[in-house]
Amino acid sequence: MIASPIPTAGNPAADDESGQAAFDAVIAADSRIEPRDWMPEDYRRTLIRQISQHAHSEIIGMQPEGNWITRAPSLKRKAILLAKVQDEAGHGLYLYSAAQTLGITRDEMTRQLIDGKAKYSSIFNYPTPTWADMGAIGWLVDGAAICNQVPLCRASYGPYARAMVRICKEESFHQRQGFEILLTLMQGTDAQREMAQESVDRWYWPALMMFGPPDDESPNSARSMAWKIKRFSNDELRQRFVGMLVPQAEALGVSLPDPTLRWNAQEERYDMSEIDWTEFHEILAGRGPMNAVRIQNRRNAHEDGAWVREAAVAYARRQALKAERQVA
Ligand code: FAQ
Repeated sequence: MIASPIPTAGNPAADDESGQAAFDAVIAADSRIEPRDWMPEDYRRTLIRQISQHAHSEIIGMQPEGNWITRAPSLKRKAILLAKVQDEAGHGLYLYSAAQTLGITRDEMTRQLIDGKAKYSSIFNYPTPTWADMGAIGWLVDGAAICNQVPLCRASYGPYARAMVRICKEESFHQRQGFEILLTLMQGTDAQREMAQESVDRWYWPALMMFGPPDDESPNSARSMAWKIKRFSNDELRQRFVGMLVPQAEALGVSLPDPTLRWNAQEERYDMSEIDWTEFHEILAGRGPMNAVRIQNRRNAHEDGAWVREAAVAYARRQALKAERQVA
């Protein structure tokens, strides 16, 4: 047998010393840790934290756009929006499955969310009063998600990285459909152009907050980067995102609501105004404009769906019995 050139962390029952050495070798070789491999307890906990928060974000993230499915301006727009929101449900499911490989159950994660104990992305606590918000969410929110998530396709934990590959492909389509909604509005009447600009003005700063606190206030970054879960810091990705937005905003004909935004050639970065971190912290503390509504809706959906879960369990039981009888 030819020995594999790729190191693996191997036996989950390894003692801590040999397990740690094997784990370190996998990380150093830029290879992947898999569910049955030995891993440090903090690495497992960090992944459960990040992946479950990410899954919750996708599930809660269905609500702001779900609000417009019945009011989309045409059948075509309605079909596209419906498909997008369904994609988000799918992303939540891949991510919950990836988190489950680390030893937490779906029930536990759901319980943490509906009890209001779990975090999910700050961005989903803002309302969507206009149709242009569907464009701004696709362009800015999915755009930020792509910037943040493409590097996660190379995360050191196999199931997470593999889930991200498919998610990113779908997010790219989402981003383009948002851009196209805004472009259509910008090519329309004055009132439509105003609606698009007003929406971009509302979503720009919250989208920048999606990347998390500034690097010097990000307690998890250093370790997550050493473990190659995160590949870039929060501020690095925020800069990359702004760099992506500037030419796209020009193409759309919208302005970005930051009068100080300028390319600094000397430092090779964008100078920008200070983000309102008080607003970010208020939202994380549960005091954003839509926090209570989002959680209440999720709780109601969970309760209303109890019969579906019961039926699925009963069906699985019946199928298992049938299979047993066939073997006997
Ligand atoms: N919102 O030390 P860091 C999407 C928390 S999916 C709320 O920097 P880390 C698709 C953070 O959890 C959007 N909380 O943390 C879509 C930590 O709290 P903890 C979700 C935030 O983990 C589009 C504390 O602050 N994407 O949009 C936020 O190293 C359209 C300190 O922060 C992901 O989850 C925030 N914005 O870096 C769906 C991507 N930022 O846990 C529908 C994966 C930070 O210690 C419609 N996650 N916090 O109590 C990540 O890349 C990272 O977890 C970061 C945060 C970058 C979000």
